[in-house]
Amino acid sequence: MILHIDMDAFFAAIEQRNHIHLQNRPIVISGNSKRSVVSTASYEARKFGIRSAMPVFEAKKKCPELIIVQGSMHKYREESKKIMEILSHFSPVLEQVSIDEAFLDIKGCSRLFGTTEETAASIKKKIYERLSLTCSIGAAPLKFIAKIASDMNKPDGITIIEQAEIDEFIFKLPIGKVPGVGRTAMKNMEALRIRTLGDVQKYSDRLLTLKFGRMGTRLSELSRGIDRSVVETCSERKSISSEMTLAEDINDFQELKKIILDRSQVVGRSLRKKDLLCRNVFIKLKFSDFSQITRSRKLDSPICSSSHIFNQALELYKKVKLNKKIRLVGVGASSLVDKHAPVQMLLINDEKKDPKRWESVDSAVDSISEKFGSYAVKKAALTR
Ligand code: TTP
Ligand code: MG
Repeated sequence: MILHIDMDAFFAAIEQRNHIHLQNRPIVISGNSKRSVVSTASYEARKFGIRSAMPVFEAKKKCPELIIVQGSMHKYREESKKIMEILSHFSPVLEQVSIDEAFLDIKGCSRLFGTTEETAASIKKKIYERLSLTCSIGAAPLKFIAKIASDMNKPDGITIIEQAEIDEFIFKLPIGKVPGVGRTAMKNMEALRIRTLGDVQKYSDRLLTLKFGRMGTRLSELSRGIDRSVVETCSERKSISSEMTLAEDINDFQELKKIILDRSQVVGRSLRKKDLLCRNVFIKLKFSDFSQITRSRKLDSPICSSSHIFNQALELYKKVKLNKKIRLVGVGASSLVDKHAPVQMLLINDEKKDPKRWESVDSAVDSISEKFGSYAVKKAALTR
């Protein structure tokens, strides 16, 4: 069985736990810019129709007594770490998918924790005892169904879809509930009268692939109860990196910055070519005495833009105390995820950091590089 654990109104629940005056009140967490949107709403606020991604001014109109709390990612990340730590005691096969959710494969754990229901209940109890936060858990033999199930009895619920129920569940499942199927895809499928995964079964694998590309293939498989995705622990995932041994050892910041930028572009291009995003950026530095260090940084949402990889790599580099010259610089991306897998943007991030902002620039640069070679276009900072 695979469990999907998702915290309830995560950011809001943390603030309500920490501040008595916010408890049982309609609150939203948002960023600090004028055009801020709701990152999450407490369940009390959701009763007024307030949802994630709604502009704050609109939320306030729906509920005048709404309390707006400025979010603090640092605090939420700390809680997230504690949650993952608790989950890791239940099974080593743990895959964190966003700040507040994770998959856990509990195959072979029944002697330790009992039935699926008992395991789910123990997880909820442990998290509540330690952190006073509630979560919802979905369980199923297929990963995508576990994810859907965790949303079915929110907040504070457990939903188990047993093997024997899978066929019927799939047959009736509205297509929009399948992770990764967005509004546009739904519209296109409507043209074929596809409204449920059951409807997908009427079409051949070939036609679905032809019409909807990789998503079509996946839907065709899911409709027949085949989900190839498994719970992947981060360490199992590959990484992509690019390093450069310098002609001579240096410690000049501007020079090193250019090399980091250049390597970041190589890594970004390679991610995009493979349709991958990374959740982790790392750098490797080898010094004149051949000693080496690596530093890495986990990201709130997965990225593939060269500029963002560069920014992260540069931050990592700036934190290194340099007392020797450098002979090799490497930049890498790890915790790779499929670009087409559903991802969630963090809404309280500063807009300047929006990973999507640079994607069109990247794809333009990629196509020029593809045609005229990788040196055809460069960041101004890389030209001499
Ligand atoms: P979710 O798990 O989607 O939402 P939630 O935990 O607030 O509520 P639910 O009970 O329905 O699970 O997201 C987790 C956190 O991520 C959320 O507290 C705030 C943040 N978030 C964003 O930054 N952007 C988004 O689009 C969403 C949906 C959430
Ligand atoms: Mg949640």
